[in-house]
Amino acid sequence: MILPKRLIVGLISLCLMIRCTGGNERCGASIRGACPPAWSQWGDKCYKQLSKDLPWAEAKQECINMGSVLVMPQSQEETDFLQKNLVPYFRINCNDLQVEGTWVCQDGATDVEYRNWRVETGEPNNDGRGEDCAAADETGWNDVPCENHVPTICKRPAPQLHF
Ligand code: GN1
Ligand code: CA
Repeated sequence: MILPKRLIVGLISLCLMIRCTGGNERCGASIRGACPPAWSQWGDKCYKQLSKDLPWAEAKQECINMGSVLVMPQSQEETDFLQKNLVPYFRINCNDLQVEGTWVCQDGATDVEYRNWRVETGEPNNDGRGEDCAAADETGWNDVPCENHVPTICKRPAPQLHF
């Protein structure tokens, strides 16, 4: 049987994309799709800034309503992308609401160890009447009152096509 060249190339590409996990009988392949319109892509993640600056609890809920989570960057590289391409100052999903001084930073359900507190002003300093929610700017992280209206970025995985 003579196979058309396009089919052969297609089959080879498909084989190259297939990755088998060691010890697992099943092999799978996936292709990373593009983010939906109006979402910015970085690797396999999509980001969108809310049209309104919101207090922490509302921001978190608004991201969930959009099928995403309040952003919690896991690295300086991720932060740089967001500050350059979306907004230089934004709320991050990091708070010490439960135990003052114990910061819980989560990207979805994943605990994030990365920290970048601004040292010059001694952050986090729980200034004034108390500050339990963190925000990032180019000088690092600062704790601010959770009720403050702060620019918000939501994050979700880029679509993956599995076959
Ligand atoms: C800001 O506005 P001021 O100076 O009292 C900041 C604090 C910082 C402080 C550092 C809402 O407080 O979180 O710790 O600068 N407040 C806000 O000097 O951003
Ligand atoms: Ca502060």
